[in-house]
Formats: sequence, C-alpha cells, structure tokens
Amino acid sequence: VGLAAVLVAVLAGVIADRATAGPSPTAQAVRATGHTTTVEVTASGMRYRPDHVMVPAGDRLVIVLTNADSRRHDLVLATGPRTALLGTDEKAELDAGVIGGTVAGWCSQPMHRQSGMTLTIMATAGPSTMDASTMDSAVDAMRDPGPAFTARDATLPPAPTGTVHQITLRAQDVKRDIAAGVSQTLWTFNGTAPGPVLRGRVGDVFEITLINEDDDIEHGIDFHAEALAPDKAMRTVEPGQRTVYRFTATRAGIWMYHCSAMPMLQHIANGMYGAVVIDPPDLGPVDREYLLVQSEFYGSGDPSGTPTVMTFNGYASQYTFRPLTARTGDRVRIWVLDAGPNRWSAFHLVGAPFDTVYQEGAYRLRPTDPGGAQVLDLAPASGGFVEAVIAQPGTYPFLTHAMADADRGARGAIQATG
Ligand SMILES: [Cu+2]
Repeated sequence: VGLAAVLVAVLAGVIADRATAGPSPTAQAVRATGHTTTVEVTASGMRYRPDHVMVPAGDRLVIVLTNADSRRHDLVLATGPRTALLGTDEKAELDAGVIGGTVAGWCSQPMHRQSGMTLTIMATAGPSTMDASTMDSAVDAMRDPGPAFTARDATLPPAPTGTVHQITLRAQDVKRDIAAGVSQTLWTFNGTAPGPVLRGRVGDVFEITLINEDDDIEHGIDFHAEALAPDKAMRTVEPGQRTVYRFTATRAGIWMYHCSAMPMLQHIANGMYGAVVIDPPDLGPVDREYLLVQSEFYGSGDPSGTPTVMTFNGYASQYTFRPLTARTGDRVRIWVLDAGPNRWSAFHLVGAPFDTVYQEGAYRLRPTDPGGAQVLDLAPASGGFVEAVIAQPGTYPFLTHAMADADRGARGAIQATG
C-alpha cells in the first residue's frame, strides 16, 4: 500500500463576528491511510447528532448528512467543503477529505451556529489544534470609545401612572458594539442588551406583547416576577409570530426577565434579558436614581467559558468614560440586576459606603442602623438596590469587586459636582 503524505490544512478558531478576528490556519502533515470512514449525521432540533465525530488520523472522512428538522440546514467545514442547503428529509454526502487534526463544522444559516449547530471532527491519533477563543485576550475593556460615543442612559424614571402596563417587546438580531472596537451580533429585546426596563407597583398588571422578528429562531419570555405555571406562561413564539403575556406583580423587588427558549445559556449570553422593577411600598424619595444591569458577553466563544467582555448596561466601562452624575450631598439610589448568565456581582461604590441595602425583596440595612455596607452581593439572576450620600465633589468609581470581572469592563463612576 502506497502511503502518501498529505498536507491537511486545519483552520482553527474561526471567529465570525469580530472585525478584528480571523482564522489562524495551521498546517499538519499526516500520512493518508487510504481508508475511508463514513459517518451518518442527522440535523434536528438545532443540533447535529452526533456533534463530535472521531476519525482515525489519515482516514478520508465522508459525512452523510440527513436533515430531520423542519428548518433548512447545511454543513460547512472550516477546511472548505460544504453541503447544499437541505430541506426537510433531504440528504447529502460530504467528502471532508483526509483528516489530520481537529476540524470545526457548522450550519451556515443565520444564527444556527451560535445556537449550537456545530460539529467537531477529531482525529483519534492526531493533535488537537482547535481554539475558539483566539482573540479574546486582545479585547481591551478599558479602551476609550472616543468623543462620538453615547452611553446608555442609566437614569431610572419613576413608574408610569396607572395599574396596567402595556409594553411591546420585539425579538431582534442586532449587531452592536459591546466595548470600544468590539462588536457582536446580539439577540435582543427591542434592539439593545439589556432590553427595556419595566417598572410598576405591587398589584400592577403587565401585558407584554412579544413579536418575534427573528428569521429562524424561536424566542419567549420568562418573567421572574410572575407567579404562573411556566409551561404555559413562559411559552415560546415561532419566527414571525406574536403572543401576549400577562402577569400581576405580587411582590416588590428588581426582577430579571429573559428569553425562555432553549438553549437558555445561549439566548441569555447573546443578550436576551432585562429588568422589571416593582417598587417596595415604602420606597422613599432620593435625589438620583439609576439602574445597572451587570452581564457577560462571550463573542463567538463558549458561553460556559471566560467572558470576553463584562458590562454594566451592555457596554464595557461606558460609565467610566461617561460618568453618572450627582451633586454633593445628594442621596443616590442604584438598582443593580445581575443578569449573568454565569458571574456573580460584588457591587461596590468607592468612597461612598452604603447606608441602605435592599437585596432580593428585603431591606438588609437602613440609614438608622449603626452599620454600613460595602458590597451588594448578587448571585446570577438576583438584584437589589443600594443608597449612599455623596459627601464631596469628585469621581466615585463603582465596580464589581470581583476584580478580574471589573477589568473585563464591569466598572464605571459617579461624577459629583459641588
Ligand atoms: Cu431567545
């Protein structure tokens, strides 16, 4: 048997969404065995089954792909070969060539790859060269976004009058900057991550119309403030369809809402979350009231790994460059929701100890107490508010005191003037 040395180019870490990123090709020599391995793969439920294919190094791989899904799918390999777009129950044969290392595959339909349609081919005796997060270390979360940048307004307006709140939320894919020079195609409610803030009082009724403007992915909403059977109340909506969710806010607090479609990690990591504020009945007046949603972004990386960027209100370090404002002597209230999907928040305001801490529906500290607090500690999907009086003019940084997360962009500042 004549064994030929075949050069197999293995493309590693193709990052689709980052302008600065690109594939980093490596080449490996592998001896072709002259043998062909044939593997059957089925596309269904936004997954390839199996999603990992092991091949003896040097074997030629042929994939027989069957689309058992109601949606159209294909299979593209980082090394070049691709199938045609397959309708329901259609079949295609893909010659993947001689396999000498790890090869990434995915569906090229919009957002299918991000929702989990990936296939990994691995050579059983070959070295692994795949790295899906090549560029993550290059993100500078403290980079100045420049004079044209406008920060998201963190001011929390009072609850609207009336006891029935009707809101329309649109599930939309939008490409947005999440840090200076870093953009990502996000899945959003109304075009931003986090989505709009909803506010009301205990006993108010919320009627939310969800319009799914996505081309090919279902979405839904889970309102943590609702006390209803999830299987019906948190139903998902097909692309192009709409539904009306209705719930009564029975208890006060700052509540998360997020997409209820699976895989949930993907939908939340891609931006589908927001805050519902239900005022405690005894909530007193303050001079300034702000709301910050802490969350992580992963670019095209693995959302169970290390975040590329951490933010308050969807953009790394935005309030460092466009500080929240206050006047000396002001009582400032800051609501914080940790939308996650994975990281805790240790919210700290430098130079202004809290005299009020309200966490998950209860006051833990009031101004008449002798003690003070330095951190509002929030697990993912929990929230609260803190209050402090700004003693002097100056700049008061805030951050999650989990320092690595702060350095990824979960920081900002309050600028106090005389
Ligand atoms: Cu969704």
